[in-house]
Order: sequence, then C-alpha cells, then structure tokens
Amino acid sequence: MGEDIINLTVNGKNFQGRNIRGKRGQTVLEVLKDNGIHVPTLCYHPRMPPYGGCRLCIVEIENMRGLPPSCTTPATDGMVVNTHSPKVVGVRKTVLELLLAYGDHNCLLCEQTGSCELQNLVYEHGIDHVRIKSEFVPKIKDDSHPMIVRDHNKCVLCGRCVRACLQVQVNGAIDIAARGSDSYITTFNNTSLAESSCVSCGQCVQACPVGALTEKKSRFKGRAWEMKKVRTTCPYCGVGCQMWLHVKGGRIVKVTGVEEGAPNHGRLCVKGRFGYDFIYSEDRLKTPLIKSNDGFREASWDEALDLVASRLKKIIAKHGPDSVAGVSSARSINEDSYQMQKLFRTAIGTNNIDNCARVCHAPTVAGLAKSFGSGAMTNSFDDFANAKMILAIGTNATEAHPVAGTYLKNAVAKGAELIVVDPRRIELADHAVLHAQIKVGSDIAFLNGVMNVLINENLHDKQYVASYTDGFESLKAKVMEYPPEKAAGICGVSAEMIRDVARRLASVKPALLVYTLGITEHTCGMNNVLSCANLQMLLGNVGFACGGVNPIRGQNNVQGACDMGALPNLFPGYQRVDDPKAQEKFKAAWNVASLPDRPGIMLPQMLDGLADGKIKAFYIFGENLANSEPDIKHVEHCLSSAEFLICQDNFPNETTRFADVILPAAAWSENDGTFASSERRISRVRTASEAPGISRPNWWIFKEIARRMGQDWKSESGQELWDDEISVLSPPFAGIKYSRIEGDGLQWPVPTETHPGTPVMHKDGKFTGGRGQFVAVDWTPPKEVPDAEYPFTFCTGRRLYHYHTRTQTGRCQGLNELLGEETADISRLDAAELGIEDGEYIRVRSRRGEVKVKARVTDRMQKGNVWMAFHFREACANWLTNPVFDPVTQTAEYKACAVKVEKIV
Ligand SMILES: Nc1nc2c(c(=O)[nH]1)N[C@H]1C(S)=C(S)[C@@H](COP(=O)(O)OP(=O)(O)OC[C@H]3O[C@@H](n4cnc5c(=O)[nH]c(N)nc54)[C@H](O)[C@@H]3O)O[C@H]1N2
Ligand SMILES: Nc1nc2c(c(=O)[nH]1)N[C@H]1C(S)=C(S)[C@@H](COP(=O)(O)OP(=O)(O)OC[C@H]3O[C@@H](n4cnc5c(=O)[nH]c(N)nc54)[C@H](O)[C@@H]3O)O[C@H]1N2
Ligand code: SF4
Ligand code: SF4
Ligand code: SF4
Ligand SMILES: [Mo]
Repeated sequence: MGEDIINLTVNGKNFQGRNIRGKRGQTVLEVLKDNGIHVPTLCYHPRMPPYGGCRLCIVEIENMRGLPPSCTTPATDGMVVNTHSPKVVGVRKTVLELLLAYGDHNCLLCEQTGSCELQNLVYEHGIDHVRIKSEFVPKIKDDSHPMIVRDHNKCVLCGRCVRACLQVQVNGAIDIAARGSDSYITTFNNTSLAESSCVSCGQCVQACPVGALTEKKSRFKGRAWEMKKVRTTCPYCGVGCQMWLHVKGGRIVKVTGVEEGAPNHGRLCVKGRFGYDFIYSEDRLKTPLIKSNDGFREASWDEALDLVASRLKKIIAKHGPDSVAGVSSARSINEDSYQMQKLFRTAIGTNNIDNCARVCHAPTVAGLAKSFGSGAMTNSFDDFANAKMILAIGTNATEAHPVAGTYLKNAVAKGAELIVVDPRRIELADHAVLHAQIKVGSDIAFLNGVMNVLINENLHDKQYVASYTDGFESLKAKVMEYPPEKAAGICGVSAEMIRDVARRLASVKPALLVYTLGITEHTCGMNNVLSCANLQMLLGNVGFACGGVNPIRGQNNVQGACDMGALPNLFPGYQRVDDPKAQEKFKAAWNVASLPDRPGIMLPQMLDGLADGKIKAFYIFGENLANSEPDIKHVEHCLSSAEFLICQDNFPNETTRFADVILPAAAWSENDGTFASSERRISRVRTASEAPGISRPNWWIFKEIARRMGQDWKSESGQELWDDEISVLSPPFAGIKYSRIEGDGLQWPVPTETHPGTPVMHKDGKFTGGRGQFVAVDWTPPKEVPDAEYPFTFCTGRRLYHYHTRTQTGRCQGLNELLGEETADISRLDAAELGIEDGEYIRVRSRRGEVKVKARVTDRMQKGNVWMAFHFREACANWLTNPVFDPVTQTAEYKACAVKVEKIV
C-alpha cells in the first residue's frame, strides 16, 4: 500500500503549505484534480485517454524543461509543481487569444453560451480583447444531420469529439484532418455528417467543450443557467442508462448522460439522447375514452373507472375470475406492474397476468432458473468492457443495446477476442476475431458441436464441473452425438470453425457469454438458453467477474415486470403462487381471505382464449399487441373477439382501436418510480414534467379500480409502494429503499439494508439453486422451414433508430428522418438471381400474409434469408411471422418462418 502513495508540492506555500498526495500511475493533472486544485483544460476528459493537445493544462515542474502538459505527464514522488506561475498564466492567455483569433466566437450568437468552457476560461483569465490579428477564413456550418449542428468556426481542436467517437463509442466516424492551424474535424471522405458513418449517438456533442457541436432540437429552448437537471433512467432498452434531463419550465429541453453514473458512465445512444420529445406530442391520450357508436367519446375518470369495475364484476360473477386476463407493461415503472398484478390477484382473483417477457426472455427466465436457480443476467455491464474473451450469440448489441455494444467494442480495442455467432454479418462481426454465420435456428447444433470438441479435446474445466455441477454425464452423452462435422452440416459453418471456437473459448478464463433474442425467440428458445448455460458451466465460467451468461433484457423495465410478479406463476420477488408459505404471506400483506394458487395462463393463451370465448375481459397495459404479436391478422381477430377490452396507454395505437375503454396514463418523465435494468439494477425514475390533460399515473388507475372492487390500498406514491410494500414482501429487494438509490441504483439480490448489491451472481460455485444443472438438449429445426413454395428463411428483429411499434420514436423529431421506412434486407446473390435492385419495392409473402416493402440489398445478409423489423405498421414483419411457440415458455418463433419474395411488376 505505502509505496503506491506519492507526495507532491504544489504551488509551494501558496497552497496552504501542505503536500499533495496522489497515487503512483496518475498523471499530474489527475493528482491536482483529486486534490481540488483547478487547472484550466479543454482537451482533457476524465473518461477518455489523455491527448495533450490544448496546451492549457501546462504547469511548471521543478527540474523539468519547458512547460509540460499536466494531462500527459506522469506524477512522481517529490515532484514540485507550479500551476499558476506568471509564465504559465502568460502562455495560457496567449493560447486562449489564439483560439479566439482563429475562430468565430461570438457568444451572443452561440447556443452554448453559459456552458462553454472556452467562455469560462477567457473570463477566468481576464481577457477583454484579442491582441492577435489573424487571417481566419470562416468555414461553412454543417447543418445536414437531423440532430447535430457542426460549426467549425467555434472548434478549438481539442479532439474530444474524435476520442468520444473513436474511443468511447468506437465508431470512428470523425477525425482531425490536416495539420497545424489548418486542422479541422472531418468525416471520412469529408462528407457531411448526415452522409457519414455516424450513428447519431451525440457523444461528440456531449464531449464538446464549446459551441462547435450543438443539438438541433434544443436550439433556443433554454440556456444552461435557466435549466434544472433531473436525474432519471432511460425509457428505452434494458441497459438502464442514467441520464440528466435538462428541464426548463416543466419541459425537457435536452438529455445528457450522467458522466459519473453506472452503468453507462456518461454514454447514451441515439434513442436515449434524442428520443424524449414524444412526451409532448399532441397525440397523447389526455382523457379517458369510452367506445361509442361512432368511435370513442371522452369520459370522466369516475365514469370510465366505474364502467371498468362494474363490467369486470359482472364478467367475474358470470364466468369466474379466470375469464379475465391481462398483460402488464414492461415500459413503465416497477410500482405500476406491482399494482397491476395485485389488482389481478386480489380484486379479480386470477393469476392470468403476464408481460412482454413472454415474447422475449421467458426462455431465459425459465431456462436459467433451471440451470442456475435464477433467471437473471449473471454479471454486469462493466464486465463487458473488461472481459478478455467474449461469445456474442444471437445479439445485435450495437443496434438494440447500443451502450452495451460500445463496451463490447471497448473490450476488443483493449485486446479481447470477440466471437460473434449470428446469421447476419452484424456490426459486431466487424470487430470479431471469428464470425460464425450460422443458419437461423441452428444454435443448439453449433453449441453441442463446440462442447463436443471441448470434451473430446479435454479442454473443459473438470474441477469446476465436478465440484459445482450435476448432470455432466448426460450432457456428455448428448454432445457426443454432435461431432463437429455433423454440427457443421446443420448450422452451415465449417467443422474447423467449430473447433476453432471451442479452442479459443477454452484458451482464456473466464469468457463472457452474451445473448439475446437470436437465442430465445425460437420454438427451441428455452433449449437454446439451456445450451448457453451448459457451455459456460462446462468451461467453468459462471460466478466470475467478466464471465457468466448474460441475456441482455430488452425493454427498459422487463426485468422489473418479472421481478414484480407480472407473471402467471410468480408473486413479486420470484415467490411461487403455488407455494403455501408464499400464499399465507401475501394473503396477510394484502389483507385478503384467499388468493388464486394455480398458475394462470400466458399471453398467447390469453389471445387464443379471446377467440375461443374462454377469456371474456382483457386488460392491456402499455403494449401494442396488434403490431408486436406474430400473425397480425390472427391477433386482430382475437382482440376483436373480446367481450370487454381495456387499454391503458400514453397514445392511441393499433391495439386501442379494439378497446371498449381507453385509460390515459402518465408517461415516463411524469412519474416517480423505479426501473430494473438488465444487470438487475434498480434505479430511480423521476418526474420532470406534468402529465397532459387529466391522465394519471398507472399505479393510481389500478388502485382506483381496486377500490371500486372492494379493496382498500394504502400506498399513495411510488416511494410508498416500493419502501412499504415491494421491498418488504420480496427478499431479493429487501435491502433496497428509495433513500439508498438516490444516485446509482443497486443490483439485486440486496437482502439487507447494509448489503452493497450483487454485481456477479453464483460466485464460488454457490449457485442460487445449490448446484449448477447441466440439461442436455437436442437440436430441433424451426417449425416452418423453406420449401419450394416459400423458399426463403424469414427472420425479424429491430433497427437502431426505432423502438418497437414506434408509438414513441415515431413521434420524436429527427428519428423518422434517420429511418423513415421499413426495408426487407436480402443478400446480393439472391437479389441478382431475382433481378431485384436495391431500393426497389418488392412483395414478401408468407402463409399468414404479405407486405409491400423496399428491398435493401446488402452484404450483411446470407443467401436464402430475408430480414425485417416490426417498426412500421404498413410493412410490419408481423403480418408474416408464424404464431408457433416454445412449448414450455410460450415464446413465439419470431426469428424463423418461410417466405417468398416477389418482384413487383
Ligand atoms: N433500437 C432498438 N433497440 C431495442 C429495441 C427496439 O425496438 N429498437 N427493443 C428492445 C427489446 S424489447 C429487445 S428484446 C432487444 C432485442 O435485442 P436483440 O435480440 O439484440 O435484437 P434482434 O434484432 O431482435 O435480434 C438479435 C440478433 O439475433 C440474430 N438471430 C436471429 N436468428 C438467430 C439464430 O437463430 N441464431 C443466432 N445465433 N442469431 C440469430 C439476428 O440476426 C439479430 O442480429 O432490443 C431492445 N432494444
Ligand atoms: N417480428 C417481431 N415481433 C416482435 C419481436 C421480434 O423480435 N420480431 N420482439 C418482441 C419483443 S422482444 C417485444 S418486447 C415486443 C414489444 O412489443 P410491445 O410492448 O407491444 O411494443 P411497444 O411498441 O413497446 O408498445 C408499448 C406500448 O406501451 C405504451 N407505453 C409506454 N410507456 C408507457 C407507460 O408508462 N404507461 C402506459 N400505460 N403505456 C406506456 C406505448 O405507447 C406503446 O403503445 O415485441 C415483440 N414482437
Ligand atoms: S454522433 Fe456519435 S457516431 Fe456520430 S460523430 Fe458523434 S460520436 Fe461519432
Ligand atoms: S468540435 Fe468540439 S470537441 Fe471536437 S475538436 Fe472541436 S471543440 Fe473539440
Ligand atoms: S443503450 Fe438503451 S438505455 Fe442506454 S441510452 Fe440507449 S436505449 Fe437508453
Ligand atoms: Mo423484448
């Protein structure tokens, strides 16, 4: 310990005469900053490698020549430093004057005024005029990008944007061109930003110290000193990025990443940074609506809620409580999902409650529970950046979980090996040492092949397997049926590649496995998950930092919807509804004489139940099933068969068309509550603006319905719900209280109020379920495979710029410009065979339906495959997808069916 501490003398006796302590390995600037000594900087950024370009952080150091930049000079023991000698200050002033002379820094006309670091430094140095004459020639602004304005005239060439793009986000869309005073920031090939490889994450804007990079959306909406900053959690994906909402007059004007906050450490992606203005859309639902002869009519809360309660009571009286079903929202806060499942279990009396984990990670929840005893992601996002070996299988992180994607790319930049298994050549594959471009739906064959090699070549972790797991012999017997040559025949990559993958994985310990829907959305989804768990246990990789099995959860709060018991078989905190002890506990807590003790039905059974009359009333909270479920025609038939349909949303959507009552809810930034991210982190969500019209918080709506059905619930706020009910009733969250998660959230399990949280699960061979369980599985093909009539494999997913059915991203300025319509992605070879040009409209047809859609011809697709997303109604993939399901978890096979592709003549 002792020798790691170094002592410096800074500014002699002027600095209170005390020595300054630092740690060996720190730069002079870091030591100064840690000790609260101000040194002017422009190019320095705490989360980027030092650059030494701006010459402002220069200092005088005894026995060292010149004026070294403190940001690149290593601090050493005994160093004597002067940060503000007349010489140093003189040079700094000259540097600042040069910057002013060689630019157009008219603060009156600058968006950044008040938060500009150059402005602050000029003021600090008392500069009131510029002595230097320059022949500065103004450059043209780049206004091409929908979100970002670039004004080279204000650029101070600090290089922060370049490092933000290359080293933080790992995109490399921009660079510094030319030398000396001719330098400027450019894109490759000197295109406009709009035409460049920029992915619109805005990290460069956040990093820019001056007004050279600004956000279009926030222009003239508010200046730094007028804005209040509210910390909250991103409303989109399951990474759970922490953000500052810059709010003026009750309106969000800008969003930035929380630099010192976990998990994102200042990073955001395009949706998190620019996808907030749907909140203020004129289309928001503002008042309850009741179906009338000619559409919907406005109603008061009393009328709408009385109607809901009385219709539900009648239906229950006539058909029993199990004739009612509902889905909770994975988009809104934990406290809302808790209330909804409580309404269903107490006032209605059924366990027919589910959430969109059903279409997503239900195979994870069930599969990992079987293998490890807990269905959650085992590790943390920080591990992604620090892992040495990564297997990314069926996950398109750079588009679907972009900040997690940046960590994977950071790891590669630091020397990690990344192996990508995906039918498409996704962006991650460009960073990978190997890309196994397997056939859709062939993962088990591939993984069994890899495990076959591991065992046959004696590369597995025998000690780990023997000490901590059960079932190895049956796994071994099964994978022996998959020699690499046979596996290769099924999955379409070479046997050599399978061997290579196995040997590489075994060469580094631990390796981290990350997967998402390429694994789960199959009829063999749960078996795929078991296979991933098998591989990681065989390699002895579970229970270690930078290892584990990491299913990145999709929605911002899908982890939470499951945690809260919006599942047919579980109370909050993963307590089984059929466990008598849990029954007693929840009966007492919820003050009811009985609770349903048989697991309820799952989402697909609910929809079919509507069609066959078993389900009479259906409550859809924050889901747009008419676009997101497979086979839209069938889904719409089911929805239109409902005797009574309640929709609770922020917007009218394709699903609310079928509703009898529409309840308008407060949205993300209008609520106080919590989200649970993929890494099991419970983080705060905070109110920044007022809900429009008379819309109300979701939890309030459920409470009011419960009251009308005879239940008297006490909690009056998100905090009361969490602190007094949820954390008290759920052992994994027992130690989490709002007071503990003011800043960064906590990662469950957090059993006590002094417990620090759990970044890595199943440590020291102690699996949540006792011992790790190998479950041997066989490969099974997708239910519908290509044939002569429908010769293409159809696979679906998402794209960077939109989120699901676009109720939100479709209403954000700029995002539609970045991606305005759906395409069907096909390979060059298929396009050539069919005579299809890039950009031409084609027809894609399946046994369920057809869409007219633009063709996108790309090298990223393999021959024989067609790929689409489900973001746009007209060309939504779900007109075509196949409603067949994983038999255990009822997750739909969104990732595979058969289609034909036709030229439109
Ligand atoms: N931009 C954006 N981000 C989102 C969302 C969004 O709508 N838009 N939605 C969020 C949600 S809810 C979720 S669940 C996540 C989903 O995140 P992801 O699962 O990463 O996204 P997908 O595009 O559905 O599919 C992932 C990858 O699986 C591959 N794949 C398909 N079939 C197979 C297969 O059989 N084997 C293998 N190995 N790979 C296969 C696909 O080619 C694709 O690259 O994204 C979240 N983030
Ligand atoms: N073809 C294909 N289809 C898929 C998938 C796929 O990979 N391929 N993936 C599936 C997956 S993983 C998922 S998660 C689903 C997603 O499917 P959905 O959840 O149906 O899609 P969203 O568009 O996110 O719908 C969320 C709804 O909730 C509303 N909402 C948002 N926040 C709130 C709130 O705070 N309160 C209330 N009351 N409402 C709110 C939004 O306005 C929107 O109408 O799609 C599935 N469908
Ligand atoms: S917005 Fe992101 S990708 Fe685009 S230039 Fe800036 S940092 Fe790079
Ligand atoms: S654009 Fe901004 S961040 Fe980039 S070099 Fe210029 S001043 Fe620095
Ligand atoms: S990565 Fe996910 S959580 Fe983070 S900003 Fe993007 S959408 Fe939001
Ligand atoms: Mo999802």
